[in-house]
Amino acid sequence: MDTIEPEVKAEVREEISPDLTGPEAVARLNRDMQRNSLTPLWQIETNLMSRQPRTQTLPWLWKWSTLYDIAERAGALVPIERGGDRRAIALSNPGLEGRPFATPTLWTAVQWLNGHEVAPAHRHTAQAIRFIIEGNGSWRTGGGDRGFLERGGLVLTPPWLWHDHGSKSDERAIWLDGLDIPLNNYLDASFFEPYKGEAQAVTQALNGTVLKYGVGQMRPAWEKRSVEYSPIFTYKWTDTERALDNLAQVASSPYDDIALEYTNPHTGGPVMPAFSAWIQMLRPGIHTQAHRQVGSSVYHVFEGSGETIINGVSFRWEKGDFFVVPSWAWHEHHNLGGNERAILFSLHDTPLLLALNKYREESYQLNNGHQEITGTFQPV
Ligand code: GTQ
Ligand code: FE2
Repeated sequence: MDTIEPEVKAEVREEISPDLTGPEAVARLNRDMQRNSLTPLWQIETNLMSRQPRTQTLPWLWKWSTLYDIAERAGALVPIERGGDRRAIALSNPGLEGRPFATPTLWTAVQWLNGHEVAPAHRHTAQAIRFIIEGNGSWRTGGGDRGFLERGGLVLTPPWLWHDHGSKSDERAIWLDGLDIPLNNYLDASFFEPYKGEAQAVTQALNGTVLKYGVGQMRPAWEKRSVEYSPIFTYKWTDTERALDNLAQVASSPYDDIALEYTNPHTGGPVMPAFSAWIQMLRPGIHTQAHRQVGSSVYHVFEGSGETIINGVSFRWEKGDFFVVPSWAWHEHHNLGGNERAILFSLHDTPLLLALNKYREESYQLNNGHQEITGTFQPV
């Protein structure tokens, strides 16, 4: 069979025209494919399906001093108005062609709210969290539930929930915003609606969801389970810190030391379908082993100082800094703060990869799990 078919074909081609098999014919074929919006796999396969993830996302770090300075100036110069709705400044990964995204799936911004300001109510299908860096006297109303914001609090804004932010104090508030905007837009799933007034009415007791669900082990017996997102709209720092200290007494991860994922108490799963939030403590002197996984992450240094070595490059960090670990990049954390603990808050798109059966991870086998350091990141 193998020998007969090609011969027959060659004969037939010659009879019709030599043109049909030559380089000109191939050029014409390519041209016709292009003209007809068609692309041959054989010319693009190695890029299309790389042997391993080949992300454009760069490991990167933003200094707190820079972020704060810029946010403060925006606070003085730029009013919060309808249309923009928020004074949020997005980490824009230099590998992502100027798009305002920290990673291919995660929007991460620093939001600044002046004392006595209100950021008007709206809702959107993008799902959001805030991690409060400083918040004295500021509040968030979500679905009629108003809660005051405190340093270290994690605040959830599930999809399509009305939310507005405001302040009762003379002090500014500043926090980390995390949303799945890049994914939401990639999926052509964005809906957005401004609220008819400024701030929505508060319809529940102050801090209602914290009082209802905040212990996290029990829920009002008459309420249905929410499986899509956590009903706890605020995870308070005092609870988070206690959980870290408790875990440190009994267990740790060689890669992440004392790491906790904030969970939806109804499912044990992540707080949002599209991303999960972590808090982690690197105890004094800890230098974790390197590993890598599919999916991208954004970190915020809540406390302490140290370095994260990403693909052999040392990213030195201190309190307030933000950094990105791209998909499949080796990374290990190192607390360099003497006797001080370091605390990292982070967002990961792992739930997407797990849900779609695309998750992989690998630990670094050489040199006791430590990468060779080949460079040091120089922040701008
Ligand atoms: O605070 O509601 O960083 O809607 C981006 C979009 C914050 C918010 C962002 C938003 C918000
Ligand atoms: Fe929003």
